Amino acid sequence: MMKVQHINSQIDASKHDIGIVHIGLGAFHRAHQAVYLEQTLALHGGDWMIASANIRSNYSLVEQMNAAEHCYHVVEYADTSNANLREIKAIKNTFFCGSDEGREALLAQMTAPATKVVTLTVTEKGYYLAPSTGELLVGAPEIQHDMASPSQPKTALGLILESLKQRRAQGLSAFTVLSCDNMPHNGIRAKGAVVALAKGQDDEFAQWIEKNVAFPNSMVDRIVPAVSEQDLAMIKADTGISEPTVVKCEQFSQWVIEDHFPAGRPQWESAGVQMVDDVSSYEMMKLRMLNGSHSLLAYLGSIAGFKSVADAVQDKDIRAFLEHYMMQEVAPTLPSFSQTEIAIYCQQLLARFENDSLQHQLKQIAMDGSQKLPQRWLTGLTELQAQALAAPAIELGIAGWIAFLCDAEQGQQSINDPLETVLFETVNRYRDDSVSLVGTLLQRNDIFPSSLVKNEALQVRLVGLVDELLAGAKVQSLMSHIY
Ligand code: CS2
Repeated sequence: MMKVQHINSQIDASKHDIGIVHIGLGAFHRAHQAVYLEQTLALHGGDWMIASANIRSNYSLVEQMNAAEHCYHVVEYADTSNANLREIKAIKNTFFCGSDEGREALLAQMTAPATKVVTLTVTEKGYYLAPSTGELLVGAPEIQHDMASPSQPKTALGLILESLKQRRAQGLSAFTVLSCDNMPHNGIRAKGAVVALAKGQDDEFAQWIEKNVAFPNSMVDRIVPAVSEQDLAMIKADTGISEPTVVKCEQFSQWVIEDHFPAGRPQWESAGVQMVDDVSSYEMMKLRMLNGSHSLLAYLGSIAGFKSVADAVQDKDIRAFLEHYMMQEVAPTLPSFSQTEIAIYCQQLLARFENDSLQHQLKQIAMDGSQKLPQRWLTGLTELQAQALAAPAIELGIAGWIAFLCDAEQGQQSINDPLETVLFETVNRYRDDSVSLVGTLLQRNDIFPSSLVKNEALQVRLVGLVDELLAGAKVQSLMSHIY
């Protein structure tokens, strides 16, 4: 029997104006930024309600939020017997940008004098940057569109540019752009993307942005799986809540933000947000330890036959392998943390992964691999290589990703990756020639750092691992040679 603690909203939405525009109204936003804002407003008040938008997909969610007058619930599962049920009212309005009116309404909100912060959860690919180098993908059709028709933008970058242009013309100060996506130096990357797009339009405007718009980096952390039909039924049984906008997540939550908001910001610290000068060490630790482990589980756990994170970490080989990865292959790349701090974090992560109520599907994490692997494994791998340290767990992970691509291509399963077409072409062409398969994939310099391509011994090892995985070797036995 689930013990549920009800936490009712303490805010009166009519008393607070909108101060934040958010792009990316997904489950993560509703269970993370909106929850922090809810608590901040309850404790501190202020005009910091959120207007939240979806750009292209999930119009129905916007309709459902409207129908519910933007009140929804977050179920925070501690385990299979305890949960918090939070009522959230911090989102005051929602937009869908897929139509002209929707886009204009969102732009009007972004140019409103009261809007001080624009937050983003558009996922890695929403920045249109080459994952390994951070360069703007000027050839991407959406970017081409936003360059040709800047006043009818289709991307988050274009929306930011157009609204900044209008604000500047009206003599309004710029808002601060706060990226909440799982990328290294996400603020610097967001700035690089926006400035690069601006340069395609007007160099002087690009320079104005560089000088006048703040893009603080931030680290976000909360496990928030996508909500399936089964989840809705489970949530209803556990809490009595039956609404299409509900989200479920773990109880853990962390947000670390660089404190650089020239236009002002909510008193987030009252809700437990860590406001710091520099997030680099936090983000590197989280991306490599948590997200890096997640991606190992996604590919290797799936090959081992598991469906969810919680099920995969019950396997003793997989668990020992993850501990090896974190303590031997991530720890040496995190010099600002002691071995003890890393060991504690590692055990906390394993406990979080064990949360059975989340039903976090490995398939969901496996999507968009080309966008995720550079920051999760590959930069760390180049650092280990420079220190002449071995990285057998990351290498098995890369081989697992390649085997996963082969399986997906053969089974015609989408990998929801912007590079899906080219990756599938490569896999299809070299299915029976693993040397060319590995060599061609490693040469993709938008994914793999150049030092890895030059490492012939690494390529030979990867070919061996891919061959074993494709021949049906048991993943756990390959892991047991490592830990
Ligand atoms: C996951 C993340 O889907 C994924 O790629 O690794 O969404 C992860 O759950 C969050 O970053 C946790 O903070």
